[in-house]
Amino acid sequence: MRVSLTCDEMIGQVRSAMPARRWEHTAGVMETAVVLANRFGGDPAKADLAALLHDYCKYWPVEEQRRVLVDHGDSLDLLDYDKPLWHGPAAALIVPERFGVTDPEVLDAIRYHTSGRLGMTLLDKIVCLADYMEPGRDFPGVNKIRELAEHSLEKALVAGFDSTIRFLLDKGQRVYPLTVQARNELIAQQN
Ligand code: DGI
Ligand code: FE
Ligand code: FE
Repeated sequence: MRVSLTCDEMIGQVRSAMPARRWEHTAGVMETAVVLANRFGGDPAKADLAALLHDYCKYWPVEEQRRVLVDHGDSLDLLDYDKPLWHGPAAALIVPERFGVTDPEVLDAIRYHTSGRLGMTLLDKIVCLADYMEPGRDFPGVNKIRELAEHSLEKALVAGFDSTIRFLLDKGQRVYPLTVQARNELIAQQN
């Protein structure tokens, strides 16, 4: 069955899947993603849609997130890494069924918003960076990321991944190899 929701219905469903503060974060990512799309020549409508849906599964019990990956036989390598890496791919798998959104560019931006990937598209970069720098974010270095984002998507995103990698190293946690690969590739692309 083809699902077709209005914009307001989608917003309502996303909003009710998360606590108020996470909805505020989502709204901040939408606003920031549109600004970045306009600044760097991306598609603002796709940026807005991917941002709306990017954390749809964030507050699902982790066992449900795992089940989505296992049932779809998708992204199983992630199950060996930290649980915070699961919600993006889970959302990318569920969104076509629940929201009728099937645009592969939008689904990829949702899927890779936490980890990044090799060959990140413009939309991937916009959503991932908006997630780091939306107005509600407050972590050491976030203002530097916002400054870099005035001129360079890639430099700002490298600074974002650096802060995540540093955070994981400080906590003695594993780093998903794709994040390191994404960061290294962006360094070669930055201008
Ligand atoms: O869902 P959000 O909180 O908005 O942000 P996110 O989707 O970027 O998730 C960030 C969390 O993911 C952060 O606490 C770090 C964690 N994480 C755990 N392992 C990795 C990782 N992030 C990346 N990029 N790579 C990892 O290996
Ligand atoms: Fe997320
Ligand atoms: Fe987010």
